[in-house]
Amino acid sequence: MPAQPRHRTAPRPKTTESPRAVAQETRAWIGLGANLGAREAALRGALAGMAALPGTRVLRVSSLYRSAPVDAGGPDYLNAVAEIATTLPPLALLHALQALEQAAGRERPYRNAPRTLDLDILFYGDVHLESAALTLPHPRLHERAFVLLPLAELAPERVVPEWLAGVAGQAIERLGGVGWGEGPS
Ligand code: PH2
Ligand code: MG
Ligand code: MG
Repeated sequence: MPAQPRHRTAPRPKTTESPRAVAQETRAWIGLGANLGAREAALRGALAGMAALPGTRVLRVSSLYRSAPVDAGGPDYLNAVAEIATTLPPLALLHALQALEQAAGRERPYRNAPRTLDLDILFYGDVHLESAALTLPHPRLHERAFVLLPLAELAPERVVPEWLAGVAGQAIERLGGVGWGEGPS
């Protein structure tokens, strides 16, 4: 008997041409922060975790920054921003990011408490949303150097120059690349 062909019919080509099969990708920018524990490992783990989410790609990652806590206490933060493309809708993305925070040992004893991992949706495409669970764009992003400086590396068109002037007094230092993909070094 002749050997069975590996495929009885030609394998279906991987194509994006079928409209039913394609969920629309949206570009989103995620703020990453940590000021407890192994901070850099937590941010790297979060990038890997985001890349493993369904329908989600991590496209680019900013430099890593060390920043003094803003409206908060505890040790200095490490912060970065990631640009992703995702088919997850905003609330599903939020819940997936919260699950990554939980997996990193996040505790929430009080508002702005020091944390092992914080993942905030800064922009989700051009969506504006105000719900109990989520406000888009992030309502405080323009007040924070630890968001604006890394965001300006990836999406300068989304950073209003006056915002940068407003955060000029905040203590922050660029450390170099996170070591993700072809990001900054
Ligand atoms: N996050 C906060 C409050 N303050 N300060 C810095 N430097 N970095 C943060 O990520 C941060 C903060 C609440 O999420
Ligand atoms: Mg935050
Ligand atoms: Mg948060």
